[in-house]
Amino acid sequence: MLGKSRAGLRTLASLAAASLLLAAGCSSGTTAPAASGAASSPAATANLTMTFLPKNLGNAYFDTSFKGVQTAVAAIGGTVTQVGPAKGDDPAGQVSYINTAAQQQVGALLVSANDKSAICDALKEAMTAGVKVVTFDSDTTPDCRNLFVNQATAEGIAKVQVDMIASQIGDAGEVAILSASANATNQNAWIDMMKKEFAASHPNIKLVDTVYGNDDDQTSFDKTAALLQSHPNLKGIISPTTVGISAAARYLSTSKAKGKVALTGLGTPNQMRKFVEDGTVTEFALWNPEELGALAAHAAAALAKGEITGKEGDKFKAGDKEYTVGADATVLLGEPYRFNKENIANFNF
Ligand code: RAM
Repeated sequence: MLGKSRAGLRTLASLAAASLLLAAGCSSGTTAPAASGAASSPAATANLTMTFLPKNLGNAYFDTSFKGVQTAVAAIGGTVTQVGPAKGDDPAGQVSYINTAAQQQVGALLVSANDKSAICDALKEAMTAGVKVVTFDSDTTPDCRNLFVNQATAEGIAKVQVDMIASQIGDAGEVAILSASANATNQNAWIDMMKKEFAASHPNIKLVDTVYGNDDDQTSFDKTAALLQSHPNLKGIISPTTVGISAAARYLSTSKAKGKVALTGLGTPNQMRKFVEDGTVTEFALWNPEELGALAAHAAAALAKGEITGKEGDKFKAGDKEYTVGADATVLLGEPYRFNKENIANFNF
């Protein structure tokens, strides 16, 4: 099992170490570029100004990712600015920030795509203007970016959530999904895989509904209430979004469904801690968003310096760890990790 495996233990150590890094913190939105040395090599003249564009602002998950970006960019000697739409279902809002980044001729754009294709043309124009485009967390189609930094495989992220809900409801009964926005590339990929996993290995679990809280706290809260009303036999909810799962937990924690309807999915330990402690939630999963942001920034710098192009087998360093570009210009951070009452106190993100 993931949580008990060697890989799981390694992940635990690195997640905890990154939590300490986070506690040390990094306060400013931009960092000063290093003084230029010998300006002859492409690496020395590389444009290391970056724009960080999450799905939306005000999401703790992306705030933590940005901390990792800031720390990495400071170490690299670049600058980074965060921009983004207020709402979590606004790919058109993302497009306007992409256009601005292209006009500003930043060296690299780090983006979590809120739609697989709606932001593609803008990203292609940015690449034509010389901007290196790195998707992280949520991808576009491969032709619209130079590299995708993936937190874990879609299969792995789907399986951990299906395994958790199956064990929490005795592998039988009705379940529903509370997702982010309807077009989010990452959640949709995971939902497809979860459906396959249910069909292949859990014949007695029935997925009765999928609803969308748009990574908005209140919408997610209301959708949880509506799910419980329209499915009186519901045994469990999977929310593959940090915004969704924390809003659903808040709803369940004061409802009579607490302890009767299981809730799992992807959450941050800091947002979920009180719901694990009060018994609303038994176990959920995630990766470290700070490590994901740092890896995306290092990948962007390697592209901007011309050290890699994004072809399979390209290697680059993030801190003291080396990563290799895989198929479809994708770099993998690791595996999801499970959080429960035994270990949640060890994490601070
Ligand atoms: C939300 C966002 C993000 C996703 C996490 C799990 O914060 O939708 O894209 O990766 O949840």
